[in-house]
Amino acid sequence: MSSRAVEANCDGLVGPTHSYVGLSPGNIASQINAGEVSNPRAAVLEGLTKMRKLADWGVPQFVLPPHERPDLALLRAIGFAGTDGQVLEKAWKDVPALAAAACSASPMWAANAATVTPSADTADGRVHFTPANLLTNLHRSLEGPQTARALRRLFPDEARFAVHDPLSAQSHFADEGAANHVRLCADHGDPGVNLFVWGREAFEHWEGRYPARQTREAFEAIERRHGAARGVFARQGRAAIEGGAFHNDVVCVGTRECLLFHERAFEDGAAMQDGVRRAADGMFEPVFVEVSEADLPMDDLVKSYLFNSQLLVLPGEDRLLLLAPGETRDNPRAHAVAQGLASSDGPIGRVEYVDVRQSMRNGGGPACLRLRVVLTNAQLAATNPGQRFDAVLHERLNAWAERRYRDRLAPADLADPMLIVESREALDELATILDLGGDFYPFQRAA
Ligand code: SUG
Repeated sequence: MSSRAVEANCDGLVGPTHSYVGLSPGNIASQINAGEVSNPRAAVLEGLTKMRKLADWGVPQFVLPPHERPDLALLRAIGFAGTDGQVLEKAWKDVPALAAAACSASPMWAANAATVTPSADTADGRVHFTPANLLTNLHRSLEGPQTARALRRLFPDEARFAVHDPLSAQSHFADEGAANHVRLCADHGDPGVNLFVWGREAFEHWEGRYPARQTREAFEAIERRHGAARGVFARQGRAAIEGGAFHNDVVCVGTRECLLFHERAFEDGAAMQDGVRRAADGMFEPVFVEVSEADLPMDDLVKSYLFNSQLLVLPGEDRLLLLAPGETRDNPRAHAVAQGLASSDGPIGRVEYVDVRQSMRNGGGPACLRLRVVLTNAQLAATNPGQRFDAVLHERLNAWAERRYRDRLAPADLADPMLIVESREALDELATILDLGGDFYPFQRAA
């Protein structure tokens, strides 16, 4: 029986230090664009426009706040001392790679914020969250604790929501959150199948050219602590990781009964389909839509980010909407595949495009920017209303970004102590706008 539920999207708001510093090996866009000048204001506005689309389509949309950056606590912990400005300047002078990591705006990619299990799939009937420890990359490993705080603000009611701490920070439990998890079901409120996609095993000696960021054991731990039902485990294709698909959501997206994926996405695609079919037995018939390497070679896949689209169930529409990045439209092969999907009589009814180019240049498409959370009406009503996105909040955040964000940031500008002051002022105001309380950010707690 379906209890009524919706899939809410929680988008990470781009932070004031959004920049191109090349911090992520295996993420080709991040590597190629290293050293470029970014536009943090354009980045945050693009994200807001995307959120507005979903809100206008009737999808519940929430805002997850950026984290405080630069992360001066990291720099102090590794021995830099003095005023905040001195710490930043000295770190940039002595250890620029570490200073760059401390400045990253990477919490914007909310698909990596946490793994989520909706209440229809958990043993205790609560929605469970495990913030990702993201420990493969230094700049991302800083996110977990503040993400836990952010999720506890948005989902404060412990009778309905369980926000766990991140898994412990050993490489055995390397975890990148929902980017490697897909939930399939007949209808959002129905029991679902949880497809956990991992890149390596905890005790395996990994020799790939690029890191495998998710371990099987991390997802097994999450499955246990969430009391998650109907887990299916599948290995990421090694060729996908080698080709630049550092997360499964670069080669695969799914919702409801539909799983759209590339031929190279899984090490053993047939076993994955078998596992999902068996777990779904008696509940729904999964629909597998596979795109071949011949139709979309990995190179075009990574440039176009076709699979990093949002696959949406819209109110009043039977078939799914694929919200793809503008780069998919720009790439002739990917565009042909996308249009072909929509014109066939499969589960996808239409394709729309959205520009998130600032984020894309760091390897983050529309699907990277959001965390999906299936909520019943009662759970939806128990969220922090200050973070619920609508036209009014859109206007306020647009005005805030126009006033507070720079429109030009070269990597060298990250060493500017003024950026600390500007960022804190921006985040302080944001904490009021989103009703996060006066102790949300480290600088607020220190004051
Ligand atoms: O972890 N990029 C992010 C992109 C994350 C995309 N998320 C999903 N696929 N779900 C990453 O590689 C680049 C930052 C830089 O290079 O400055 C970065 O962290």
